[in-house]
Amino acid sequence: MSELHKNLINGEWVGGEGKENINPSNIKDVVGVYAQADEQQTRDAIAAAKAAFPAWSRSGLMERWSVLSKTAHEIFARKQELGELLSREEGKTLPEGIGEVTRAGQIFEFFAGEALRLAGEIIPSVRPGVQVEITREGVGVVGIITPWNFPIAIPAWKIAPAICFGNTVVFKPADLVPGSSWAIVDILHRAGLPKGVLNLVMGRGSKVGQTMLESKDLNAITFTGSVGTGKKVAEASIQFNRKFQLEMGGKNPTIVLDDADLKVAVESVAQSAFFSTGQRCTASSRVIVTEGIHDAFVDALCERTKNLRVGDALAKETEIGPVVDPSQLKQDMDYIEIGRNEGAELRVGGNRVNAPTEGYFLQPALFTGVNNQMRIAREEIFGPVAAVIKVKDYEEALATANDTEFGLSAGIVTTSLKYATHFKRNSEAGMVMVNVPTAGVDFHVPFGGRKGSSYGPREQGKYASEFFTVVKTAYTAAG
Ligand code: UN1
Repeated sequence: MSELHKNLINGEWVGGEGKENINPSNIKDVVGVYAQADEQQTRDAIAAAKAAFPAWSRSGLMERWSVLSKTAHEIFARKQELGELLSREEGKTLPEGIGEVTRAGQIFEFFAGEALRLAGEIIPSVRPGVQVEITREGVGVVGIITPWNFPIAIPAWKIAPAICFGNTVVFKPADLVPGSSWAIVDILHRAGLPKGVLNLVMGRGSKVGQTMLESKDLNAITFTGSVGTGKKVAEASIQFNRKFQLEMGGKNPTIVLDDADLKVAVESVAQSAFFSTGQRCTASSRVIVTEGIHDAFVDALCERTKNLRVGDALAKETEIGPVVDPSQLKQDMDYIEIGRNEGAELRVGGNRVNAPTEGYFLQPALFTGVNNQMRIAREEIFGPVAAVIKVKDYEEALATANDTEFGLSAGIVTTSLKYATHFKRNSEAGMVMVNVPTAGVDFHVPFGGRKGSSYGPREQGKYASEFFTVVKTAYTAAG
């Protein structure tokens, strides 16, 4: 039996019922055993964060800088090991795992610097002799709820700004994939965070998450996950006047125009739709292709998709790792069936793949003959399933791209400056990608969507201060 990874509450590691973290590439491989927090422990964590806030919100900038930058350096130094852990527990390939760990380090390094750059404004009042100061302060206790698909990068891009701007944190990682999250909490703790500033409560949404939502002492919640849970976070938060930020689903389009470079189009769509096993809210699952290039593009993409090597996340030759767990696999397979029944043509993939180990391997699936009203074109699948929709021209492509409840990321592949410019201006998504994949974003610029995808201020980069601080306006009569 491997050692129990405990929760961190008020600076102490606290035990609980253990839960196994299973490798989706090989279900006989137990990655580790992780303590499940209960309701009382969650309340203790919130109380600890509340008690730690006054001191942390007034802490010296060098203290914040030091913790964040030490954390960044340890993450960089351990990127191979942490990348392996991530790939083993989540199923993305090792280069993807190491890439994500590196991104987490870069985010901590960025926010170490941000701690030193927080500035306000001094503005003359309309009343003579009075001066107005506008400053930003920490919000208070921030609840952080993260999904399984980016088990280190998403926690990093929420925890780093929270701590940087003087907040204290109650962090609930995804129950399914807690290992990488545990590792960064351990690093931050050893980097010298005072007790109570960062509390880890691993466990179920129905227990830990629910207790967080019901607490009047959480001043803000930042959430990435499903639309359904996002709505619960919103409803619960409104009652307490709590600040909240939601990052939810996507049904991201990539438009391929007649004038596209075919190679760029195929690579960009294969990347967006299938890499990381399609398990990204930025994944492109609708490929909207104009008539002139449609057949050549589909042939080339079929060829590319058919040859994608699916297998153990840690194996060198693997391009696409396993689906994360049986319920996600069932959802993917169900949608493949739904697509067939709706009359779309399954051109490649969609079948389970045999491997030497028992895991949740699925050959990426490509549908053609899809129309934008079909369920496979409207609902987020969160797996390696893409739908090609044929359209007449750019105008129809744009209208189809925008005809969705979501609005996270949207791509276009074209060599036309005119269409690229028009699309950047007229896409209803929060992030627009021209000749680059819809997924795989930079760490230092705003991240977020519109419409049903997101709520609240942007994450990442200097825009993160909007959510993680509150503004104060102070008036002083100089006398
Ligand atoms: C990326 O595409 O690089 O859950 C990041 C997600 C997103 C992160 C995507 N919040 O997939």
